[in-house]
Amino acid sequence: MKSNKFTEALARPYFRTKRMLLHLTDFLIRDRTKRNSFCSWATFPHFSETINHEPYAPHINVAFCFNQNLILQATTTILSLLHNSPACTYEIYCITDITSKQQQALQKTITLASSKSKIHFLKPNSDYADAKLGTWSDAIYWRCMLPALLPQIDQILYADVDTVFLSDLRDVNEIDFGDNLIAGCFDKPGYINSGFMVMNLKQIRAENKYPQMIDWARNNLTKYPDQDMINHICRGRILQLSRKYNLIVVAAYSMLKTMTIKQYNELKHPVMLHYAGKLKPWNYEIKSFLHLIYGENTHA
Ligand SMILES: [Mn+2]
Repeated sequence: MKSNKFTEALARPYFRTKRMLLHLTDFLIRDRTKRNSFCSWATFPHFSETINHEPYAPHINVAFCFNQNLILQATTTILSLLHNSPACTYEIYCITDITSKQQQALQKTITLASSKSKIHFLKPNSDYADAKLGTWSDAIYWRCMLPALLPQIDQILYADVDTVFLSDLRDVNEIDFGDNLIAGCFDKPGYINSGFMVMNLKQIRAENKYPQMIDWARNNLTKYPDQDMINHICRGRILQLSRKYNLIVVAAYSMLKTMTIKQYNELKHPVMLHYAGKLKPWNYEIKSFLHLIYGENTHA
């Protein structure tokens, strides 16, 4: 197993997608002072990489939740999904507080990238107004509003925006939930990582779990508030998915040391990479990012 090759392969997609974004725009991501000039770069006119879809491409519901500070990161995630899964089209639901001008710009970018995918914008509700937050942003609970914000939808994939997609999500539509309320990858046995969740919204509503979620969030403050709440409410009814759907980049290097060949072969082609934790790729150039997450032995 070539560990350098493996770890580089996990870091590069973010930077590749970022380059695509830079190509799409004349926005300079490194210039922090320009971070808010979203509207000017998103309408860059010379983008011609529109995807040609298969005639019967699977259509998949996805949701992203992000505030004003993460527009660029959300755009990177969404573009990676559209570009790396040309055989699918997406109904993209964004729970966000961005302005209508920013919405228009993001919509235009998405339409340019994939003419058959659609993006919808919804404002967060106030159901979690009294939820305990600690030092977290109130945006952590926006994903927990999906059962109420999307009453017409039975099943949806939620993903964080510190992620990059490398292939399509058609398998997600095929998930057989059985009696389960949610599906995702386990951080520890029975405990889901909330950065990638396929939610059985219909069943969550049918069993009236939504008020229980709000109630728990009001009365408990834990290390990972939304994630702990979801795990508490759904305990024992969480369907485990392969780690390839939510491969946590900072954890991958240590996982590599104990992985079997079978696991390695499965994770060699991840569906989604998750840059969870404090080290975010958008704050670094690729060389220093690799150095920080994998140490001295890694070269970019
Ligand atoms: Mn995350």
